[in-house]
Amino acid sequence: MTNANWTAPADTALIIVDAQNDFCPGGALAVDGGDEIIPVVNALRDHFNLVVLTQDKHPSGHCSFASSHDGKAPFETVEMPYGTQVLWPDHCEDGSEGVKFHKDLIVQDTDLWLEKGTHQDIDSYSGFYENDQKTQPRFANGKTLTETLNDAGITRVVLTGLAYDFCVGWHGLDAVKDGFEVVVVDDATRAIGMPTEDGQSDSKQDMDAQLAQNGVKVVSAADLPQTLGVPQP
Ligand code: VGL
Ligand code: ZN
Repeated sequence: MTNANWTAPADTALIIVDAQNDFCPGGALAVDGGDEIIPVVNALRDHFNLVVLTQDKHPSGHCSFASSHDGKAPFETVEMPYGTQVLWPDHCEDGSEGVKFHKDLIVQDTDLWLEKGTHQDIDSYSGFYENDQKTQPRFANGKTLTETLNDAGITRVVLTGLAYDFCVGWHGLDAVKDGFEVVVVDDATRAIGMPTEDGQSDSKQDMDAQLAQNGVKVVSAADLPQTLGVPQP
């Protein structure tokens, strides 16, 4: 049993990645069980002083949309100047219902809200670095996510949201690169699970391996307080 009143250490922030309609059942890029994470995320957020929300937000005709590439279908790939890009159904278009956070997600005024994927020619799975691994999404005040977390004294991030094998996982890998300790809450995320080109594995298994190689812990919400070193009753 864990203490319901636990508080995460002040150096640890919660990041809620892309908890948006288009990644939930009925959405344009629905992740199986995507909506089931919402109550888990809502229950976690009260334990943290700092909560960051990311929002995948694309202009119409975005480069990550299969519909923007002649003869291409969703889930195929294309070579972009910055490398291989998976193509997706049109999703999270600015101004659409799909781009909005799930209606049951608790959002507070103090949450830090970061839009990503807003550049026409670069996709951005992560809020740290866009898919060219150079350009960085910015908060309205012009700061990057890394700068913002550093300024707040954050050294560790807890990742939740959608989808595990793309946006959540890329946040994890980038956070490690920028010096943060990273924990992913497995019942607060769900995977797309795309078969890989060699047919030997899928994107979920690949991300499991990459995160493990980078020292990222994946734990249940029930085990999170102990993982964060919160004294147990
Ligand atoms: C995502 C694909 C395209 C995600 C966003 O949030 O995981 N995946 N855009
Ligand atoms: Zn997207």
